[in-house]
Amino acid sequence: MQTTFVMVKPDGVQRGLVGEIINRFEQKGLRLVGLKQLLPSHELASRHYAVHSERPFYEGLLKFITSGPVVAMAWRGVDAIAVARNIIGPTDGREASPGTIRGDYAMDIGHNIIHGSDAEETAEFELSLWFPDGLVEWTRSAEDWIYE
Ligand code: D4T
Repeated sequence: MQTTFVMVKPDGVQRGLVGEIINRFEQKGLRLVGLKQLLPSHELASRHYAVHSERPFYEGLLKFITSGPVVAMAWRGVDAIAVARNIIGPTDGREASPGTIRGDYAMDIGHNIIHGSDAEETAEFELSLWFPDGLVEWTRSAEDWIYE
């Protein structure tokens, strides 16, 4: 089992896609173990995107992420990081295939609706950053039917 960090960005929240996004992860078979809406501070956003601090789009990215509420989520399942990235699709919405969240809803590389952790270390770092009080431990009984 892996746990991954997923965030609906301000554009996804403003466009009313939170329910649709949760639905996709839930129906795939992932288990929701953390969920909250918040207006990210500049400090939180800059720690999250510290890896991009030297990139030309960094300042614009921080401005965007702090421009409105986001919905932070933690999803757990076998290979959850890769499974979530596949549901999300590649960074540039115009290149993302239909059927992925970005492929279905995004037309841009910056306003791309959603974030998902890209590796185990990143997921661990991002989950501790956005959910410092920990996650919700529970068993989803449907997993007896989801996994062999
Ligand atoms: P995130 O991290 O938001 O899930 O996106 P990706 O993992 O798919 O993409 P990324 O880390 O390369 O980029 C982080 C974030 O920066 C925005 N961005 C990216 C941008 O505004 N302009 C750019 O040229 C790039 C490469 C979009 C996602």
